[in-house]
Amino acid sequence: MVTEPVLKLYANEYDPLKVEDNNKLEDKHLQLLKDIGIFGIQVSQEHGGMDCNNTQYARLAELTCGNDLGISVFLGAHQSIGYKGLLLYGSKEQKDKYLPQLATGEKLACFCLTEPSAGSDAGGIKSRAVLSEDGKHWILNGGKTYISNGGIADYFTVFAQTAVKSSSGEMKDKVTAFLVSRTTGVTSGPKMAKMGINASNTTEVYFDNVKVPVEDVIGSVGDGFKVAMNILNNGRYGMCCALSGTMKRAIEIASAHANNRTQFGNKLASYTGIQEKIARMSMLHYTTQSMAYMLSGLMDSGMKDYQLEAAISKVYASEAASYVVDECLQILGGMGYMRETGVEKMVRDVRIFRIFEGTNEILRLFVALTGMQSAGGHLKEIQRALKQPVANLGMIFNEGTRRIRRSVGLDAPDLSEFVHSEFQQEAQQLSKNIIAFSSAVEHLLIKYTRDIIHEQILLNRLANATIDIYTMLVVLSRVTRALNKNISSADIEKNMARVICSEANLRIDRNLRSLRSSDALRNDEGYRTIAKDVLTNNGIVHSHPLD
Ligand code: MYA
Repeated sequence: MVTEPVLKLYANEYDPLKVEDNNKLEDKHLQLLKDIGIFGIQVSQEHGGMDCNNTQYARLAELTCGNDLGISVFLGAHQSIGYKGLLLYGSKEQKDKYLPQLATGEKLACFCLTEPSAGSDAGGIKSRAVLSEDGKHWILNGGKTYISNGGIADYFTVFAQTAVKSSSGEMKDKVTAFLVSRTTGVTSGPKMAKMGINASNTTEVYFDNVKVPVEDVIGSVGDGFKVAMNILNNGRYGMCCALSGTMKRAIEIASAHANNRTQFGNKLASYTGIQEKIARMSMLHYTTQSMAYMLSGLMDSGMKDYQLEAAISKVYASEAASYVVDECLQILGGMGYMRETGVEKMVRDVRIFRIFEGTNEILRLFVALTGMQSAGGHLKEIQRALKQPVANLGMIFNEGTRRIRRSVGLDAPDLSEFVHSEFQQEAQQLSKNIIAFSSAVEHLLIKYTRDIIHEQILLNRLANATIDIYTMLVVLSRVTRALNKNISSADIEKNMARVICSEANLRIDRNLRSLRSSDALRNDEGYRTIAKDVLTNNGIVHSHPLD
């Protein structure tokens, strides 16, 4: 019912470049989005929304945002993160009071976490709320920056430090989440000039003795960090869907150009160098789209523990989209660099997706370290058991046996029943990769123990191996479905899945090997020394060739 009208948005004289020049949507397009109900995709019907599940949201985000990522940020800042706290943690009273106006787009929301001195280090925010003497209000002071929709929002989901009594009785600072109305005296700075996503409004936001009623705390006092993280976890797949839409558009533009442009007497499309680019772009899109729908499907199935999948999907999608739009521009050559094709705008718009909603650097560390936590716990048990060998012989024996079985590849998870018969070899390869991965994690934990948290170069490689294992998994899952259902593109998907898995497999092998390779470790030491020299000098140290 709603995909059709969404598609009309772009058929209806929508010009992304004009929107960028005007720094906002035209009224008729804004009205069309409101009429469709796009501002309240996941709000219940009782509160005036569309009541869509995550998979339906994914589909709408892919369609709505593909042609203009500026819109995606405007809509996403409102509902992917802006009022998501109300959906996830809001009380019935809060939902009844605020959601109806937010679902129609009559009022807009935004998410205020980042501060001038706290970006990736979200727990280090300085904004503070103090309970008023009569206990009826929180008095909020502080400033936030880079806030999408900051200058146009009516409601702000704000995170601030509050003094909370710990179990030992002392007062400690803990983050609390608040829903704050602009009418309480919130102010915002001018619209910040940006590289891209100019249909979205980004500003600083200030809270100067703003009075927030105690009933507008989202979740519980002191639980704000978890609230923030879970909003972000829950919102991240939206980016993956929006970027899947953008990549699709870029591939259409690049293919049309390659089919039409003649150089050296032949169409660009006939050259194998161009064919490799188009194939790679298409495989990256296939994987991104598979991740988006795997994640939304998992969330719809009731899975609660999806933060790793969300982080991986965000990292993968933002890097894949950067590559795809950049290659699209390259295929168009000089024409791609000109504004009128709209491709240079895509390149500028996509760039921020590797930075916001958690930088890819911080999310890679998050993926590697979170994955290690349970392995670390397991190893601790073994170390404890080794101290009391008699009492825990069974455990040590089991562990020893597990290692021997693993070293000969007998302990691999058997994926054969889940994967189509044509992809059994890839399934076996994936099983072996999972075993190699767990052995690499074990090696790192034994070698570095807790200090592994400082080994960011190694953690990045481990994260890259994790991302590639997940890539194989989602692609094998999707192609299995395509083959089992004999869907029309099954053969095309088969070709793509074959190459995607083969390439992922090579990268996994390289990344895991480099965790133990003396050459790689020596190079890592080299990177650190080179960087130290340059950083000490605040710039390059090597002399000029003419010196
Ligand atoms: S919004 C701003 C985005 N900002 C960030 O993403 C901040 C990034 N920083 C962090 O995520 C955290 O500070 C990190 C942890 C991860 C660095 N899920 O000691 P800790 C738990 C669940 O590690 P820290 C924007 O950009 C952890 O287990 N739990 O903490 C706008 C521990 O728990 P416990 C988590 O070192 C974009 C505790 O927290 C998670 O301080 C607009 C403390 O952990 C997690 N993820 O830092 C975009 N992380 O105590 C719009 C940690 O129990 C896009 N924990 O052990 C729209 C797209 C399209 C939409 C379409 C619409 C239609």
